[in-house]
Amino acid sequence: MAEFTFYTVAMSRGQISRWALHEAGADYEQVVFDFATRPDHFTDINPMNKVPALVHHHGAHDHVITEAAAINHYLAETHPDAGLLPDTHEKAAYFRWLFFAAGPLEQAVVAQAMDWKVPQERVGMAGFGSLELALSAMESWLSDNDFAAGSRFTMADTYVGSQFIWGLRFGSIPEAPAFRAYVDRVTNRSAYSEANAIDAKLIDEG
Ligand SMILES: N[C@@H](CCC(=O)N[C@@H](CS)C(=O)NCC(=O)O)C(=O)O
Repeated sequence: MAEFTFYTVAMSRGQISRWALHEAGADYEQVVFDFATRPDHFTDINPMNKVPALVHHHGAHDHVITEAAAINHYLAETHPDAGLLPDTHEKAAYFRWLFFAAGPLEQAVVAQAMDWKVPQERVGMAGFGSLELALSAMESWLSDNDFAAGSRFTMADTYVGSQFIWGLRFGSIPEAPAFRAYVDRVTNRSAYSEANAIDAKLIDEG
């Protein structure tokens, strides 16, 4: 049995974690389905009934992990030799932007896609403030730094990068030179191409 079982749907946020599996060089088997045919009892694994979900078969234990950002960081932790964890000096930026992308940035993008409006007088109550504010924070970082944690690719880039890959592709994040250059940098990697090719083939076979 492989060390990890990966539950995914080809056209989904599962792509974010497949990229991480390939960056880490993880030994995984996949359970691919579509939303109409989720495996029986999938909610035992993820009560949210959402993908991605990962099970780590660890000795006598099966550890379940959900949430793409958490899965990706978990894979970096369980594969330290892959060199995807931040060093002492990169750690602050690594966690800052990983959590920022999974929280405020994603919420801001989804709020815009759903056309949810935050009344101006209540912007302070919304953790993401506004999409403009969240993007301007990221733009300022990515104008001065090549990657989420600083000057080198780390696992945070699989998640932060995915937000920008998808955002620019679907127009939910506006074009900006810093965002486009960042997407070009993070996608120019063999693990990204490998993972992307698997999901592209699954989508084609659809
Ligand atoms: N916060 C979750 C979001 C996961 C999520 O919403 N996945 C979608 C696919 S992109 C899903 O499984 N939707 C099916 C459903 O909710 O029924 C994560 O980052 O992993």
